[in-house]
Amino acid sequence: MVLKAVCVLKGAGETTGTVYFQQESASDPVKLTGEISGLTPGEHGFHVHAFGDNTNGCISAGPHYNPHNKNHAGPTDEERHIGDLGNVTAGANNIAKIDITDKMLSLTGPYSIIGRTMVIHEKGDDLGKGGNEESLKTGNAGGRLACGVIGITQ
Ligand SMILES: [Cu+2]
Ligand SMILES: [Zn+2]
Repeated sequence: MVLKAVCVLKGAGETTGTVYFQQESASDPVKLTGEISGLTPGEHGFHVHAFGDNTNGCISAGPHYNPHNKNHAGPTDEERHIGDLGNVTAGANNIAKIDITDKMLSLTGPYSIIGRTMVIHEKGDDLGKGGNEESLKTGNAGGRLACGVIGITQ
């Protein structure tokens, strides 16, 4: 059975987006598609954060989703937070097209990302290679421009 989810990102500013998730079965990778607009051109960190809580805006989503207590890294690294999707890149039109296939995310099982939050950041993610302590936690991606809870869709 194909698993599907959707996330509508909003924030305090003009950044908005919609991300669609699809997974053919529990053992398959998750495909993310969609777009985020209202971004400065260039790279922006993009992660799944731990909580589906937007009580005080995107900050309430907590840290990167990291149930196995790993260091922050990039999406192709073996050791990473489950939530580490690296960067998306906005063009001169301020839009980033999302086209990601990720083997570590899942829409089912004990480490499902359903009910957690996607966050798009102000700055690029250094993928854990920034050479400071913060790099191994957040990738120094800066403020949270917009976020949304990942929900089940038909
Ligand atoms: Cu983040
Ligand atoms: Zn991380």
